[in-house]
Amino acid sequence: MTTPASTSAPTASDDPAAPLRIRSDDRTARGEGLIARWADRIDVDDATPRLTIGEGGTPLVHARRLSERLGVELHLKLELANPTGSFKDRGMCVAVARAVQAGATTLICASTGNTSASAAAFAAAAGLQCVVIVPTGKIAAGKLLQAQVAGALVIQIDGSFDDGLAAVRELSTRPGIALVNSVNEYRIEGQKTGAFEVVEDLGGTAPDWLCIPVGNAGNITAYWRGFTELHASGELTSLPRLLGVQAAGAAPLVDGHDIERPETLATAIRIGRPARGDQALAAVADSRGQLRKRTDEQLVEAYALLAKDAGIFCEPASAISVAGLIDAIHDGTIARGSRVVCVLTGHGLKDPDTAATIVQPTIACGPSAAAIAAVIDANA
Ligand code: AN7
Repeated sequence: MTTPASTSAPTASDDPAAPLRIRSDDRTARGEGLIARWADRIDVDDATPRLTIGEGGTPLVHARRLSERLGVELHLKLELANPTGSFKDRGMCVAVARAVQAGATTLICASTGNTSASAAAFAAAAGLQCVVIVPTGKIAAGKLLQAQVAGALVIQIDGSFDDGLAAVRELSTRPGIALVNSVNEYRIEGQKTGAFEVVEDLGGTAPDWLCIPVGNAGNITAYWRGFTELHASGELTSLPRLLGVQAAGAAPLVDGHDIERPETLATAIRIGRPARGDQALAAVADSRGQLRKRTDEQLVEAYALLAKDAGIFCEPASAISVAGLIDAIHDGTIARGSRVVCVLTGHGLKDPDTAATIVQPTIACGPSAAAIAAVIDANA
């Protein structure tokens, strides 16, 4: 595929006043932001502000040890490397830019945490008010703080994410308010750029499988839109199969019905009535893919494996993509040697309480080299 950065960002050779670019096709387009980079492929126009906090351009890392262990060629799409630590920044960037363009003064969203952190950050950058609705006690500590430090009005409700989403849908009819949950089409437009980057980084091809956590089902919908657009334009000759993975206690799409009281330690995907459930089901079917569910125990295993075998500390919800992959390899759905991308949607530091449950205790010791050496030897 061509790199739109070359049209939106003139190189030193064709514009002497342009900033130096070591590579004219620089894949990260540092600092320019997602809208500037992909303006010709997402739903924005010339009047849309090029709002950015540095989103997008995340690494695709070939996890060699984990690939060997699992018997596939595994690449990790590090969406946790976005500025607020989750993939939400891609879609939020476009949704908030469009809200500014439409004259909104306030953003509103319901959230299991990451959407609120991202909305609050973009509201701060754009100079807007932000109201976030989160379920009491069911949001990771870091995410709550992120919304608070950015100056959002944080309202904790005695109810689920699904209840919160129903409420903000009603509230968004008030003048000046923009709803920035993934029911907002611009969110999907921004998030589909994750698929564009995967294809770029795999040299213009798709992986055999893309494994992705599913909560409200916006991201899987967005990735499928990204891949199918490249396929329709002839830039991509084959499409990936999608493996969408839900938590066992919050698996409405796998179980085939809404879940009234979803439960999982992966609070990010503790969602019982996914807003884009039908689109996710269609995407999975069109891709000849699958939806699976994994237990909290299985996702924590994958979470620890990613940290200890790949050096990647993601949040529990993200690791469920790898838990699903492991299961699909075991039952032969994903063949050995397949090229697989797992989307790691959020950063591990957001949820220190869960991380604390999988680590060894620290060791107390005196400050001398001899004392420290004794501890090292005892633990060798
Ligand atoms: C780390 O922040 O729904 O299927 O309100 O935070 O597009 O919902 C977060 C979802 C995966 C699921 N991984 O994505 C919210 C919220 C992480 C997430 C998902 C979420 P969707």
